Amino acid sequence: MKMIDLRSDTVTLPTPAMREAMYRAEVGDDVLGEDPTVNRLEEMAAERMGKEAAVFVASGTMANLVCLLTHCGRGDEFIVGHRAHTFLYEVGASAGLGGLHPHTVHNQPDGTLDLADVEAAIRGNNVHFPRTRLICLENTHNRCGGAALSVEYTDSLCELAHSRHIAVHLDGARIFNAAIALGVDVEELTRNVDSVSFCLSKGLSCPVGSLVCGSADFIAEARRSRKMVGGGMRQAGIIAAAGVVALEHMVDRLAKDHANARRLAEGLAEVAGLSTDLERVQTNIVYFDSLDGGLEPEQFLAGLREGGVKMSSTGPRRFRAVPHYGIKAEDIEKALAVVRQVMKGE
Ligand code: TLP
Repeated sequence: MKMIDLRSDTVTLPTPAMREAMYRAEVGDDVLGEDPTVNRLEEMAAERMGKEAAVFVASGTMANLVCLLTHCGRGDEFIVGHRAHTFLYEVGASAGLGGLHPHTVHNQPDGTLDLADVEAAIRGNNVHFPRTRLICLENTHNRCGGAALSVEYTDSLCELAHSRHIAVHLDGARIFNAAIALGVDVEELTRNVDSVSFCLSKGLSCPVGSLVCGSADFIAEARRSRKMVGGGMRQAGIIAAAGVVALEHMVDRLAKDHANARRLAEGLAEVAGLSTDLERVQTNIVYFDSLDGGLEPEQFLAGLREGGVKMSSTGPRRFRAVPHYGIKAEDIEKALAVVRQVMKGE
């Protein structure tokens, strides 16, 4: 039985064109700057994000850490949403490896940080306080339903930060999903941030890799941070080759994942015992809840698995499903049929 795996867009497999490009990739020692395929990918990424330069790293987690380490020094503070991936799911790396102090501000349901909350969180000049060096945004916002943060919001947050001499880092793991959902050029979402990271290994379907983009000076420092965390890879063109294919061919198709997510959410909203907030489904991520008194969450997930469907759980009665390149429209209908059966106790 073919599994319909909706746990994450990280489960995507490389496309045949990627495998071919990886096989044929021209490579060299990237730590010495001599891998032509990595260099090409970095140039393409910088151009797409409207930045001077980019550096290829192993993962989204490493990308965020490299940016934090480059913007901040030990004991510095960064402002971050309480639902941010950097805060929730990166093993506390900012503190554990960087000696940095996260200052959380409540994420609004749409993934933004209220500007008044941010302003209140910025430290004054006082011998008791850490220095606020950085504000982190996430777009799309994973734990806030895959919400896309608008150009206007991003620009106003950057304006506030810069007026206080504070930098902005954007965790743009799924930034292309945001651009597509908003109908804007990705550059509009990144033009004012000081650094942006994005992932190749999610909806873009690559096996490995993320990029960090910023000014030439920032990226030169980020290369040192990457080396420090052991992220200097050698003939990395083998994996970067898939990234080149992704940027050329896999971006526009993300719209299909959004359509599949919408269809899935609409179907789930009709299932008795489940609750889905359709307004919150803007991109490829669907969250839904099972109501009290129904199936226990483990039973629900086990039932789905038996029917050939995998989803993940992100809270006591909260589930997540993420359509991606490996999921077709008919898989969504099949998944919905399995959900209905399981909820009926069949
Ligand atoms: N997110 C994963 C899990 O870690 C939760 C997922 O399945 O969604 N930023 C954001 C916004 C992310 O969603 C993720 C991964 C990362 C960074 C980290 O990327 P990786 O997994 O490449 O380190």
